[in-house]
Amino acid sequence: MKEKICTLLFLRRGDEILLAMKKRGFGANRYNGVGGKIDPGETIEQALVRECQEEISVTPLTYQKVAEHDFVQPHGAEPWRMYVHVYIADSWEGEPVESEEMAPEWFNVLDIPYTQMWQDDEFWLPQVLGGDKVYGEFTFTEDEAMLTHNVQIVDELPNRPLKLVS
Ligand code: 6OG
Repeated sequence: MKEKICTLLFLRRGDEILLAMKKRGFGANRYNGVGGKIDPGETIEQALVRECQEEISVTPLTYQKVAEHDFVQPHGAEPWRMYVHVYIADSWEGEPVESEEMAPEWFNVLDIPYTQMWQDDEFWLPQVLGGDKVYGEFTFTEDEAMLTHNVQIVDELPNRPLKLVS
């Protein structure tokens, strides 16, 4: 199974959050936070900062971890697993700029375009925006529809080490 450990970051400015339309690759044509694969030798937070710089030309300055998710697509010829460390940033340097990969856009937290996002998002993003920490496990079909979801509000995130173990 193809496995990846990734970051996902949302910038927050008052009652707005920054989403970005993914223009290519995994998750294309969906709004999401910014982020991507943690490279070998990198910490989670180094990857979080680097991906944000690469995708929208912004350097996060202060941020907190809000969720961890285990996403699994176990079916067919190309199964995958994606373990995602999710953060919210409240201060940063620079203004979001579109790149080849992402087109950033601010949304009011009451007006998040869930129908144009991964289906899991509406099961955990509202909780996170309300101040909770969340651990989630989700499964998907081969055509990227969500099959099952299990979301827990937690006091402490698992902080799973940077190696996938099932
Ligand atoms: P690259 O392939 O661009 O990293 N990601 C997901 N985000 C949500 N909300 N739901 C999912 O359900 C996701 N799977 C992956 C993690 C992919 C980016 O997309 C996030 C990364 O930020 C399946 O390197």
